[in-house]
Amino acid sequence: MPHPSLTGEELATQPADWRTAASLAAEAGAALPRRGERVAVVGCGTPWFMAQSYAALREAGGHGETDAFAASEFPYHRRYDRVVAISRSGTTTEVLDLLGRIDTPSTAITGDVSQPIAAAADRLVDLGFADERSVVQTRFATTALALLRAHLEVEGARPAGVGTVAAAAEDAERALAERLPAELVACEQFTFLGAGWTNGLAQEAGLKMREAALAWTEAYPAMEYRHGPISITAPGRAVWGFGALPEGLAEQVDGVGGRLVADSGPGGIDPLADLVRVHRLAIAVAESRGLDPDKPRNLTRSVILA
Ligand code: F1P
Repeated sequence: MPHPSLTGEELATQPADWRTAASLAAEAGAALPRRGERVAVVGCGTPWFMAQSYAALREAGGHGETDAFAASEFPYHRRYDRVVAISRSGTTTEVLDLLGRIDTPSTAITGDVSQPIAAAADRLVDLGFADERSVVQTRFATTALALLRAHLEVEGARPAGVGTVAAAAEDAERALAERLPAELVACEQFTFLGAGWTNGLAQEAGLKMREAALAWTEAYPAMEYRHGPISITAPGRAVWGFGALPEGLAEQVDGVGGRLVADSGPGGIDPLADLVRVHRLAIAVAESRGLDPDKPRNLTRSVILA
């Protein structure tokens, strides 16, 4: 066995990190959205996709209207009761600029409370235990989402059909232990699909494969697959669904020769645990292509603009 990458080591702590996050959810609640608040969640890169997942979960759970934005695209003309910013480094320029521009009560969820985000936000949630040395984010991002999910549980706002964080952590243990099929690692292209809260997971899966493995990936809402993306699928290419697949879609992927992965529908593994499988796949694909997932091309831990 080759020595595991740092990214590989860090992603393996996710079940424990999610459990820790769940145990903090009630206490962190004072800084997190209250029921009925109109909330915007912002971030850049991976945190933006976690923001999308949380926004869909919170609305589906009836906790309140929630939008998600890339920090650079925040609509300053809109009124929100609270802005939640997610940033591992606490130094990302667009996030700091946004927090500096708004009067709205703000909360930062960060991996490093010693950074400028601590002064820029009104409230802080410290996820230092899930911070990473890897450039490519895995556990920080999913732990932020696990915390927000667990907070919805505490608030009695877990959406129908969405499991508990405790159950997701158990599924993640299994996701870490299972064998990755060699034929999947060998695929030349990956299309990730989601719906509702799993759309953000599909987007994140695509980003992870690009960042760690320079892979050709696409990501869409599942019902959009037939409206164009299906043209890309062919033998040696994969389609990976997060959550329930639309009726007939499995047959269509099969019909065009694609390799389908769809294990996180009803009764299957939790979609967040399914993302852990993509983390592992990203590393396996990187290594199979002679890339070092700890040295992702053109990326740095944080983007700090002059
Ligand atoms: C966000 C981020 C990372 C990405 C890259 C650049 O950082 O976009 O997701 O992997 O390293 O920064 P942060 O705001 O969460 O620190």
